[in-house]
Amino acid sequence: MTLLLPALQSPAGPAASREAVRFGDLALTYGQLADASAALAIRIADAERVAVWATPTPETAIAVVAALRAGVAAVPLNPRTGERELAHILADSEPAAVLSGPDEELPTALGALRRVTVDARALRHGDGPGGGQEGGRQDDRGAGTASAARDTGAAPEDPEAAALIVYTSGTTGPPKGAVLPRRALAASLDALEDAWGWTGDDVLVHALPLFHVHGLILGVLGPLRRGGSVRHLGRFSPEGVARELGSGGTMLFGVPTMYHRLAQALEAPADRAGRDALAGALAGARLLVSGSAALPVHDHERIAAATGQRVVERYGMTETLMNTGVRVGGAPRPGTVGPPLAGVELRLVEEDGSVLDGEGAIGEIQVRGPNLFTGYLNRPDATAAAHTEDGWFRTGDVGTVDADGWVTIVGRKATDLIKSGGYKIGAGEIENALLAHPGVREVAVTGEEDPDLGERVVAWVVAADPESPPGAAELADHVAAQLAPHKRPRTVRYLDSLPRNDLGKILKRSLRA
Ligand code: MCA
Ligand code: AMP
Repeated sequence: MTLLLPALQSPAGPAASREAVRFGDLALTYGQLADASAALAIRIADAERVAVWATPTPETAIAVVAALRAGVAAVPLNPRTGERELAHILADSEPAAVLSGPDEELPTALGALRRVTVDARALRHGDGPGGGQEGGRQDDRGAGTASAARDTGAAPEDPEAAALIVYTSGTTGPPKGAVLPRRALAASLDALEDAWGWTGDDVLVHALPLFHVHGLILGVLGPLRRGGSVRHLGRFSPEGVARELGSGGTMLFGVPTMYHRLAQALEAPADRAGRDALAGALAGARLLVSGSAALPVHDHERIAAATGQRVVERYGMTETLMNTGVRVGGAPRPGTVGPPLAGVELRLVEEDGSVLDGEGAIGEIQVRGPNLFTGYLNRPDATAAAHTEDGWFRTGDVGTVDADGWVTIVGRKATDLIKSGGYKIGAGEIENALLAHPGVREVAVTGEEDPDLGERVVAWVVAADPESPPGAAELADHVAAQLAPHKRPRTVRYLDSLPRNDLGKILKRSLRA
């Protein structure tokens, strides 16, 4: 396999001074990112896996690139992960160290790990590559120089070696670590290059979190693989999108919630100047891409009406990276996710396992290709269950394929998976967390349609003491502190008992009705 990030191998001349990443007022050139990551790669080279405290900062970019250069698997951590979930991820992935910016306050659960700090500001002030400090239990400062380190990435890259381990929710139990090999990253990013004409001249704008596939692999490693650049907004806002797309940004990546908020801003009656600036910036972009959940046709149409631009959708999954995508310049068909990307095989399968054919057929989408993960960390059972005997991955998504091969997603097999704001959330993990709250006797969690988030997490609670049930805010705080803020219930409904069938199983469908 060719190198994963060739533009960072040994950039020289104009290539070295080209901007690679920018977060707010902090930008790194290819030369700076190459030097900093090479120096850091040496310091972590002994590890099998490292955790990365994945804030939206240049330090996260340096840390992930360093791990890739060192051939060490990186486990990106959501910096807002709660205690219970963080403890699980650490016990499951056993990182040898945690990489973070110098000013981050890490939770005590990470205290036992060797801490390696990365300081992008030091680079800017000329303090030398990496600018890093060693903390925690061990100190291996001075383990090498940047110029020596630059060569580390030239070692032959094993395409099957784990590049990243990304935690993703299932319907029940704690999140599973999807092991993503270098081969999958390269295959998926190159398929997107092919579909979108993505080049080193592109400047990607986004505000996605860096602990998931969308924001990290597509949003940071994507531009770096092409030799282009990324500008991260830190936090999503229509103003930030307008500013960056209006000053050189060429592409925007976002989840449907973000496009919904852009559509709202484009129709905001109060702020005419802001509205016009946003419409102009979106109209001038080369490509607007939505993914991680379905973008409602209504929002597609509102954005097209205000800007003349069509948002293109692509369909992916943590375990498979990208499966399908609308090609640049293709005829717009809102509501579809386009044909399979280069190298991806896709089929529809009936409940009984028979393969469906022909227009109008609806079945589970199964995929095969170089874009797939290698399995769930420590979970051969779950890995086997996710695949058919002949090696196809069961996505759990239900869809149709038209005569041209374009895929439309119509639903999902599991009702216990919720997609909220583009995050996948398992009902079971929230139920388990809520059951651990002393005020909760019984609970069921469902997803309900939400115009902004797509789906909203709803908790149906039978209180331990019906006279003084725990408040909705208290339960939301509890879930946010144990799991993650995006998993907190946005609505809590109190019941005297949960509807159950004769076998005692909770009837979630009747709750939803
Ligand atoms: C509110 N907050 C709380 C609480 N209530 N924090 C703790 N406890 C509470 N009780 C805080 C939040 O932490 C946050 O703080 C702020 O209030 C608002 O948070 P929230 O309501 O969650 O934000 P939002 O407005 O709902 O966020 C919308 C969003 C976000 C920005 C669109 O959902 C998002 O970033 N989504 C991206 C998901 C994504 O990248 N998915 C890709 C998965 P503060 O404001 O300070 O942060 S990969 C994938 O799906 C596949 C591969 C694919 O196809 O892409
Ligand atoms: P995750 O496991 O968080 O990576 O989420 C993957 C899931 O997001 C897929 O299985 C789909 O259900 C959903 N998804 C991703 N992209 C799209 C899209 N463009 N349209 C509809 N659903 C999508």
